[in-house]
Amino acid sequence: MKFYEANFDGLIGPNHNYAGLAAGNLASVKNAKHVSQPKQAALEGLEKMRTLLRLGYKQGFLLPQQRPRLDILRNLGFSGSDSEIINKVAKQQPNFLPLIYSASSMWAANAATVTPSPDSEDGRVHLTPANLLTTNHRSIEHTETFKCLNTVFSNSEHFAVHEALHSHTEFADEGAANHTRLCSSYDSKGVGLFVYGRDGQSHTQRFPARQTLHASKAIARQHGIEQTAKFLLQHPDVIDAGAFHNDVVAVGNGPLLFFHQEAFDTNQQSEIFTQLVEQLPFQALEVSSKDVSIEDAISSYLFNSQLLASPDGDMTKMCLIAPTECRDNAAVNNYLSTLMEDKSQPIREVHFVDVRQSMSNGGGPACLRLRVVLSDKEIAAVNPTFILNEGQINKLQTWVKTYYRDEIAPADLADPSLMDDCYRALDALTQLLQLGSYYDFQQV
Ligand code: SUG
Repeated sequence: MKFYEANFDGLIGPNHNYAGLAAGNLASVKNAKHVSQPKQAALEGLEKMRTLLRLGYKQGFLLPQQRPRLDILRNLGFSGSDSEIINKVAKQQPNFLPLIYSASSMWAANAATVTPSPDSEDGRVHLTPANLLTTNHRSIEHTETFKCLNTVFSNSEHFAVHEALHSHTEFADEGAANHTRLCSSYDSKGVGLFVYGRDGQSHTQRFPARQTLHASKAIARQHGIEQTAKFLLQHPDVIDAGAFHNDVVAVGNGPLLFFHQEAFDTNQQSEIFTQLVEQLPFQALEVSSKDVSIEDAISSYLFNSQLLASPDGDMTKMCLIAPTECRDNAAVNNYLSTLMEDKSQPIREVHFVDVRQSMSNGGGPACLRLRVVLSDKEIAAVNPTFILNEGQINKLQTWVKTYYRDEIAPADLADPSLMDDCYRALDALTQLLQLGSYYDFQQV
């Protein structure tokens, strides 16, 4: 049986905006209250998906979530028609609007943690939506993520979609952004490397550590991989420097872990790397602070590149899908040129993609995708609506061009016409994809 890595990208919603909601995420805070370009954002995301498709990779997508979430405002005591509620909240509690309007589900690396079937005890692919408890605006994602994953991976013979972990700060979980599956080949048994920022205590001074050790261990238990899984502490100083997820300072695939020198707790790192060398043909590709400072790594999102084996799974011919910010940063660009000449490591090519609208909220190419290693049989069991070809990308682009606004300014969230436009776009999407009344607002 042949196995592949498929990437499922979050389709960027019509509500994409900059609200500065994510403490510890430098780009989100820097661009707070700027005017966003949702049409441009969604088109950039779809072009990235096209790039992977043209390179020969399997590409899928996940649905945008329903925003605004009027049910949350109702739960908080606001009543009346949808428009009346928006008007009331705009007057009485305008700071609630960004929470119910965030398009943050676009960052599919935070949608769930995935364990492929060669690793799990029951031979199924396991997916657990991340509860995203640390930030208010993201803590509302997991119920819709659960629904979306159950729509895409509905075949329970092959897929097990769990509910998000119990909602308590001790189990705060941010999904695949803090998890890497290392393996010698996609069809062989791999090792889940979980990176966490907080155990019993928090080690950071400035910013919250979002992923807990308890959450990572719970996922490993649920997925039946606790015997082999490794748990590694992210260095608190890099969280305080702005690496709010491990995928801002490290990315792995197959036997390769590409990471920044300052990414991890050094004692734990050497212990775990020793174990990995015994279990896998593990290769650690460390980037020194001398070559790329942690500040440059975080502003360019070098480690938020997608690290891909060749389309047929050859781990000796890898490529990076890097954000254009890496090309524009002299130190990072130099590093990448040198890396391409170094044949002792498997990365052979770098492709630059423009995802600036997402980057301005702290989400690079790797944030936008959820990786799912699948066999031929499992791919055939995925809901085919969510596996893309170029024709479907074209159709989605036409839909975006028809329904998305060019711009959203912070004040626009107070105008009920934005709600109408967002719902109209999502309604048209469900028609395009023949999903029926998928969203809650379509039920009334
Ligand atoms: O959780 N930004 C997201 C970015 C997530 C990036 N994902 C990964 N690294 N995998 C976050 O911080 C900003 C929203 C705003 O400010 O409008 C935001 O939620």
